[in-house]
Amino acid sequence: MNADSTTEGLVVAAFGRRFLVESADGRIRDCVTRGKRNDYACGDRVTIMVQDDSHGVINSCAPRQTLLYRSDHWKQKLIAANVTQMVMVVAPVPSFDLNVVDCCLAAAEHAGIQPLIVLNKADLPESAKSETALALYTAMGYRLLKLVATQGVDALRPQLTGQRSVLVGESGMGKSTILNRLLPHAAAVTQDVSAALGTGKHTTSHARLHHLDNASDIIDTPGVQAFGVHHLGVADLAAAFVEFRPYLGQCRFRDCRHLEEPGCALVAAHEAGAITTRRLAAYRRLAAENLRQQKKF
Ligand SMILES: Nc1nc2c(ncn2[C@@H]2O[C@H](COP(=O)(O)OP(=O)(O)OP(=O)(O)O)[C@@H](O)[C@H]2O)c(=O)[nH]1
Ligand SMILES: [Mg+2]
Ligand SMILES: [Zn+2]
Repeated sequence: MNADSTTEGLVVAAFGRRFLVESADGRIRDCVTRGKRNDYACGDRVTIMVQDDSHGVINSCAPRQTLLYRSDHWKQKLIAANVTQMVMVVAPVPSFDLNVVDCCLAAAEHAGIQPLIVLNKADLPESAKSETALALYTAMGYRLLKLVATQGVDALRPQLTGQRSVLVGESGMGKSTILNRLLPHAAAVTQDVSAALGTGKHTTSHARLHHLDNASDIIDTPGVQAFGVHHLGVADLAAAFVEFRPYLGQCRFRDCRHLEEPGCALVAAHEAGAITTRRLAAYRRLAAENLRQQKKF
């Protein structure tokens, strides 16, 4: 292949401003970007300028079907592109934060990505309490799957067929354990990386895409402590809380932000028991934070 040819490929790993790009023949090249660009994510289809068999430069990126990302007022963090499903992994130990679940679900809904909630470590006695806490999501129609990843992931496998899924969640929930069980050959890679870093920990430091079969991919991502959804304006945010949808447009004021306005249909739905106290509070906290940031700048 001559030195300045171009080829198309799939971003399979993202490390800051370096990306691994896999071409159709399976070759993986270590690629940099032009200028200061770093806005590519695992799952992006890109065109690269080939430097040699193992290096390239990303020239351009094809339009995305979906993009999952988190954001605060200052910056955005891309998580995965062109995914169809977000696997939200929670576990009873270490404990998980329902606010992170709300934010991940909202980001996925906004991006048009189907969520699947996995309660991992179902072998632990504390998992009954977690299941009770998650009942509010099954009540609003979300799928919930219980798993003991250390014993097997066969219950999850059918849910992944034909999808490009991204594993998200807080650190220590078992995302990489799930991946390693799905793809034993990937386990070697993850463990080698952490051994090489000498940390003795298996905490994931960057996103990585793996092929499950010809039609199914899975992306492991680093654990998050918080999942900012600053990119969702107040109207987007309300629409991303799925159980709010039937009531939107029914408030007294057309531009109701569902904070303190009189005649708010969400308040009426809450009083009627159709919206839980914690979800309305979660929405209001995020909406108020978003509005406060807008005023500040
Ligand atoms: N008891 C129990 N432990 C599990 C299970 N699944 C994973 N673990 C343990 O949980 C710990 C964390 O698992 P990881 O797979 O590294 O978690 P992670 O979500 O990838 O964490 P980050 O990469 O930091 O985001 C490991 O010690 C696993 O052995 C399970 O089903 N049951
Ligand atoms: Mg991990
Ligand atoms: Zn309202």
